[in-house]
Amino acid sequence: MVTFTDKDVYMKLIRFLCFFLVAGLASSAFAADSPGMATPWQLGLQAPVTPVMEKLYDLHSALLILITVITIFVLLLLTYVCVRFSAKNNPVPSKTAHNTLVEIIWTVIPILILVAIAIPSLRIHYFMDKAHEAQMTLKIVGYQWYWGYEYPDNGGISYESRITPDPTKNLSPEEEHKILGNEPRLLTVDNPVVVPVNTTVRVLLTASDVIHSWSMPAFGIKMDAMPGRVNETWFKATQTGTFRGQCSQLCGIWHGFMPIVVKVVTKEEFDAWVAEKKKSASNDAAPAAQ
Ligand SMILES: [Cu+2]
Repeated sequence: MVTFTDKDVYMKLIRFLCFFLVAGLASSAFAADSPGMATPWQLGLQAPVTPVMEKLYDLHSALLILITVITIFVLLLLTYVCVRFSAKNNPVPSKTAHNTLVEIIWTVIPILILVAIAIPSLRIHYFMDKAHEAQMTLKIVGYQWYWGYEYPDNGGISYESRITPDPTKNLSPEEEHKILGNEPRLLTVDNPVVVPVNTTVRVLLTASDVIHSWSMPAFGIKMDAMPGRVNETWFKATQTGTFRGQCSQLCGIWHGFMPIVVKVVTKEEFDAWVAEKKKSASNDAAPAAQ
């Protein structure tokens, strides 16, 4: 018969906690090559590509270490109490009701820990709030169930961005695969957002029907788009590439089918894209002008 001694159980618990600590820290170390979307067996957050997400990432990593240390400390304390003061080991219990010094310590230390968390947390909160010297503006409008994008500083380009392939067509997995190729399912759109790299982009968000949320994990953005008001945030992508997110506010039956794709390109590529979009917009407008 297998019997577990107290020591075996404690060792197992400690190994279990160590696994989480190492896995968490390892995920911080390996996150640098994240491909702009969630990956199978990913641990931790996606790799940051904006200054805001870098700060969020560092705070997250610091908090992970802090909570692990606190959890292990509390676990060891409880374990000690359970063993040391059990009926067997401590048959005549002490009649102590309180200890002022201990009570002050266990009140003041948690307060100091919370203040130490609150200070960097609030600093990031204000850092991510507004772009102080934005180089361009991107207006985002949430619709049931797609996104509209406008570039007021780039000739007023505006377009809609919808999931591909169309989920209402009930395509078979093979047909979907033919359309998608190597693009990921439920994270691919017809017209992605295109922005230049290393450019501070002011983001203005609103919605036309219900509350949506424009969420881009690699940018550290999750901002509600609300009918009747304009929310503001910003990002400055420091790497080129394709980054993917999803609507993150339950907005109706096709909520899961309004993904977000942002292509961060070089400034030259962006200028070429703007010129192309303007040309196609003026071609579309030409018949109406006749
Ligand atoms: Cu939505």
